[in-house]
Amino acid sequence: MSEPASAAIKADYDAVVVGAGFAGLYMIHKLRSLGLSVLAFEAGSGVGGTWFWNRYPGARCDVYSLEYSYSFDEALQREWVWTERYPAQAEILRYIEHVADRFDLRRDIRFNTRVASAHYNEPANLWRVETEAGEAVTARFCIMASGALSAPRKPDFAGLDDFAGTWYHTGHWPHEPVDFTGQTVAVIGTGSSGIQVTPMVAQQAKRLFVFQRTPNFSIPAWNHPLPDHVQDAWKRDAAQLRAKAKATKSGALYEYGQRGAFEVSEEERQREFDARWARGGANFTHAFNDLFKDRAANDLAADYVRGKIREIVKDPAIAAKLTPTDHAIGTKRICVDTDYYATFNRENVTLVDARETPITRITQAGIETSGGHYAVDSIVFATGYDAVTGALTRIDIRGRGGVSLAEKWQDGPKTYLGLMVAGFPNLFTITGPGSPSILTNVVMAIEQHVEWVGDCLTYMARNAATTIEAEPKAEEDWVNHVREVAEATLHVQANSWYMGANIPGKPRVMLPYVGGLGVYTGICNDIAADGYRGFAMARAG
Ligand code: NA7
Repeated sequence: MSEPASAAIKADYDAVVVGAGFAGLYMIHKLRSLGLSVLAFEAGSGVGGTWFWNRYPGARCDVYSLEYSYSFDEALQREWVWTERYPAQAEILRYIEHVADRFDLRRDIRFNTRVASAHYNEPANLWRVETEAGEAVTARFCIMASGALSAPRKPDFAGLDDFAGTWYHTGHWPHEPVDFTGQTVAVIGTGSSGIQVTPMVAQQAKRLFVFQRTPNFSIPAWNHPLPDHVQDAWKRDAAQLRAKAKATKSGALYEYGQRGAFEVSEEERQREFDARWARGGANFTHAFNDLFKDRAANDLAADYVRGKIREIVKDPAIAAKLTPTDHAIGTKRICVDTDYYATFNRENVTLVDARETPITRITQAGIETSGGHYAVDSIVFATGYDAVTGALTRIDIRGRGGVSLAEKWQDGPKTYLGLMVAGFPNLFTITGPGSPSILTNVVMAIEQHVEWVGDCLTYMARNAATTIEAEPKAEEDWVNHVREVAEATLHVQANSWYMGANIPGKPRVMLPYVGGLGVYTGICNDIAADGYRGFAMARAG
């Protein structure tokens, strides 16, 4: 690859966008509205990102459909009709496809194209983005919309290649429906994906083995069709409701308890937990305002759910195995399920304790553990993702002086606001590490980032700036702030993917910003209003 050295070189595009999920699509739309030329690369054959790939049975969002959708276009919001309280993958994908059509976004997206590298050409002040197929384009700005849960953790079990049956990863599910009828199936992993897929497979398979290494807390979804009156009321007040949601911690209209768990009587606390369990979903963990800070308060909520598991699961020994004891509730992503715990009452379902008897290898016929062999026809790996940073570090991103992003982040990601990285001018990371991203209703976090970047590019154009870059000191301060805020919570104690703990060798760092979307948006806006404090801008020549 020969790098042009002239500062006068003209870029092929104003911006390259990597990814065409919720973030990439809105970014394309935003860039176009600013009159900028854009090309997006998308590894999938269609739009949708996470919702394109995660086609496993039971895949469903754990945020209400009315909230887990774009707010930037009123007409779009008014015209789209959701059918259920929590949207299933197929419906979300239909929605995203509708958005792509409605705003005619596909013509600027190159599908089936995975980006291999993005290198900053310093003298020319542009990014050279190369695909795995060897095609290269140049752009003034490179915007990573590559997703926070898009780099599946490839199953690294010995012997997998010998397996004579079929295996699947929930994050890379086939387009054709998979039929497990009459089969003996193994599900490995009991995070959100495992908890969603397990009841569905159990209904179909002859026999199901669920391999659980660590139990997780799950709250029932009580999913149901969305009544017209609820949808109409939402649409009527959408502007106000969206503004309210964006100002909250999670970017969603949960009922955020204003009192500590010990500020109320035991009876009142019980009523609160009962009511939240009856309403279902992640709202449960917002019952009191100290659940993420005070372990004793958290234990009360955790004990409540442990009690529910004992109530639901008939065999006390299995209930005990399904009961989480290693982390505070909510410090690992809370799961939202339909019939997960009850599935273990079924005759055809067996829970295998992969902590007591770890999986040692995959054989031709099934799964070998230290406690015995399980013959299976199919394996479903629900083993998760190299979250938040994985999609970025899997691309060879190089900034000034050829420094690689993966190397710079060896001891943990360093960003300013989760939006930019010192040494990587004109590179933006939508919902990057150090921003609220996956701790929120991520569509709201995406909109906030895309709009901030749009405003930033407008400001640069007005001021004839050609380069923007995070200042090292601002980045260092932000990284420290992100850490300090996290350390004041129970999150840092858990072995969660939020903490990078699911990937061997990944530095132990709280990846998202725990300060809350509302607070974070205020910080971003103040920084912009203050002439993009902490960012260095330069003009051409
Ligand atoms: P998660 O939440 O990272 O869950 C992965 C699961 O896979 C978890 O239960 C792991 O157990 C398990 N796992 C991983 N490796 C092994 C081995 N070797 N043996 C047994 N079990 C293993 O990923 P999900 O896809 O469920 O969810 C990711 C997010 O997507 C979710 O939180 C939502 O935000 C959407 P472990 O806990 O490591 O013991």
